[in-house]
Amino acid sequence: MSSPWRNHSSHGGAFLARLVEGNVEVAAHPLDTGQSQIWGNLAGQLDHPARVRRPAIRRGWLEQGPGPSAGRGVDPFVEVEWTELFDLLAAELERVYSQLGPESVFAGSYGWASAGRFHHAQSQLHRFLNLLGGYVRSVNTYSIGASAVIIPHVLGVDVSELVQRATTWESIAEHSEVVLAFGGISVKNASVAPGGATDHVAAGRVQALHDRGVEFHLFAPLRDDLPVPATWWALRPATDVAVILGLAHTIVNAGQHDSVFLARYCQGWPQLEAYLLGTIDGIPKDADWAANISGLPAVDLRALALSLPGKRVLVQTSWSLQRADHGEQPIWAGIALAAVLGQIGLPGGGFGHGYGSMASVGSAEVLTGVPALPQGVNPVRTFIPVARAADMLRNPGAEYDYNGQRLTYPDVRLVYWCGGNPFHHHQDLGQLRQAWARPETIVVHDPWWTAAAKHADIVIPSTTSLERDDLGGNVNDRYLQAMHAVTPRVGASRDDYEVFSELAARLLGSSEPFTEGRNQMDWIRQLYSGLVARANKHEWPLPPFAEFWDRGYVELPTRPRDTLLLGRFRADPLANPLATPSGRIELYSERIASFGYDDCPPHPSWLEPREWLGGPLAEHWPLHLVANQPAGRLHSQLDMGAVSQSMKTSGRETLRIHPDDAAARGVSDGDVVQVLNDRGSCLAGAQVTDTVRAGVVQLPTGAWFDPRDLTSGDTLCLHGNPNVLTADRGTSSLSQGCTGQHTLVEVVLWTGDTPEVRAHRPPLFAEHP
Ligand code: PGD
Repeated sequence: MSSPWRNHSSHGGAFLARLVEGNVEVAAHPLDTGQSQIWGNLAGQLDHPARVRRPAIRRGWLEQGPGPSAGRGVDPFVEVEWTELFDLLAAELERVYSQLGPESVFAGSYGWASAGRFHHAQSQLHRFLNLLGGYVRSVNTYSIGASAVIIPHVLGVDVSELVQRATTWESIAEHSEVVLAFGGISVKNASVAPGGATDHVAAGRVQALHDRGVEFHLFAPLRDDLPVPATWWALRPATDVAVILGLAHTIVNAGQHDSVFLARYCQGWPQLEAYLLGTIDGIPKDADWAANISGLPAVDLRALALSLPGKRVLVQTSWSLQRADHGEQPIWAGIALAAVLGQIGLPGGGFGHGYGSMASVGSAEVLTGVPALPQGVNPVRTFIPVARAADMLRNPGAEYDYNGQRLTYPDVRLVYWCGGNPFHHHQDLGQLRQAWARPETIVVHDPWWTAAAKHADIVIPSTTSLERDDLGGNVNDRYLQAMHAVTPRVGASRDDYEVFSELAARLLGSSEPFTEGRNQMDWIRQLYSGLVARANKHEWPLPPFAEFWDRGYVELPTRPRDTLLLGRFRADPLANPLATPSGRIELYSERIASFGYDDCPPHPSWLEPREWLGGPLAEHWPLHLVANQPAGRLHSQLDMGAVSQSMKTSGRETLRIHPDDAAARGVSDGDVVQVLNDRGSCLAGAQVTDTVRAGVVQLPTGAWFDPRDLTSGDTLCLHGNPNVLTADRGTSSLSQGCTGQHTLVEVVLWTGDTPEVRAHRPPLFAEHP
């Protein structure tokens, strides 16, 4: 027995789905040009044991009530009926809001959840908590936290605008001659975008550029960060700033820089030039200096630098570069190099950020925007930069710096998470466990028994997107997708919307303030009609809802396909000044200078990372771990799926290691190894390959955290989650972004027992007391 094919969508793109003998089957969407493989993880999920089937409460919380507890992640759970769960959760929210106030509730609730825009988990949570009086929120993202703060200082635009209005692939396809890809243009990352990606164009575009003879230079420790043949500059990780400055110095020293561009469009070139030439500190940032830091040959760097002036050059920096110590600097330096070459604002040239970091970058922006559930107003002003969450829980009342402000951590007593997995995305999971023991209550909504759910007090079984109707869309994807429910709900799961409606009814006397009297389909229709009205303003008639729903998608109006980043500014900088203090590109920022941060000087600068192969710590931990995005899943989502599992080695996450480093440690392909440093350790399956630079190992994020024995405090992860190793440290006092991409480690052959990975099993359950 099979049901008809239905239109659906995910962050990895649109697809068709149906039920065959009770199992989900998926197929390519007719509109998709370059499929993402990750929705291959969906088949076989409905019956998976990792599914949260019923509401559950940690026994310690049920017996002793709210309070700090080291039992999180250890205690068994008790499955309860919905009525009991609603009674207890509503009473707890009532207690916290009335006795402690909204400043004691943290609902930053970072995470990607599912693609649907109405059921968007955080919007649902935030809308609900705003009705109760608000919550402490988080700002910025784990993806692009440093850029979010530095870019407005330098270019005067919000980072989302920079991403949405990037120079389009069409312009690059026609005009670029040289692409300097710092951090590469990774096809695996370019297969996803929040809300969906019907067009998967990056791989095809890069291939077409290569076929046209465009010269690619890949600056990365991993060869497969670019899908086409290229000159591979296998630099030491985290030394891109030195390389960029070395290239700029060579160009300036040869008098080949575009001094007219620098004078007309930039602020602070004299200060940056003085730094480059070494007039202030006596250290010229020349090719020899850069070679010494990066491990790349000076003679080749010089030759490359001198080949660039006069060509149409795109300086592309990936988002991964800024997810590291002093992550602001490579991005600012990349802008500076594009300015030295005078390329900013020209077709196919200038500065690019994130081609290959997200499917959406380089596609034309949708003029209507995408539908979004209104969240209401949050009266609480207190916020944290998103990656400071564990610090906040550990240090209530402590002060810290952020973007020129001195902020104080609130005293959080209740944590509410809906649609994210902090035990996937946060750094230093051992330390996160300690922080997580401090609040009085932790609530998690998730369809799966992730490590975050296993570490909660109250677990709400959410439906997955396949079990509900919705709308999928991304602001750089020209299609709005109907997401049709494909299957009945699994177990006793409920939509987040229903859960918040019920809680609103108990806490506010009526669900009306939350629902506005609408059921889910009413909301979906309402969001669609808002889109129709916006499209009408662009003289773009959209079909009636029923027709759209039936067909499964509609095309939306987009900006011209030859959009250029800072094109209007270049054409007339006086008429179109940037929103920076000078109105120009800030290569030196007086405002950042006024903050006086040692870890973020006022112009692009090389600052030695705390952990890198050239530093003292490398004597003890001699390998540089790159903890990047996985290829077989999105973050930690559906790690138990077939595609994700096919990429594991010996049942654990795959660690890539260079043949020389493997030989020095007696490690062969398929061996189980231990990856360790001062913060923790994990097991992984070794893959010996020269696609990683010597001295570098790579272990992707997203393997579900599987600590060996939490009862004895042993956090060795049997599965290979790299965040047991990464440091929980902000990029700098300026942006306090996530630094999870890099850390120093050692790898040893594992000779102990090889216990089975249990990450995808449900937790222990106990009888109701
Ligand atoms: P996901 O695995 O996508 O990770 O971190 P994020 O928390 O977003 O988690 C989403 C969760 O939402 C899943 O558990 C999923 O089951 C759940 N979910 C799905 N649908 C629903 C729903 O409808 N309702 C509810 N309630 N839940 C749902 C990603 C983050 O990790 C990101 S964006 C980046 S870029 C960071 N990158 C790195 C890195 O490069 N290196 C390291 N070391 N660490 C990183 N962490 C960051």
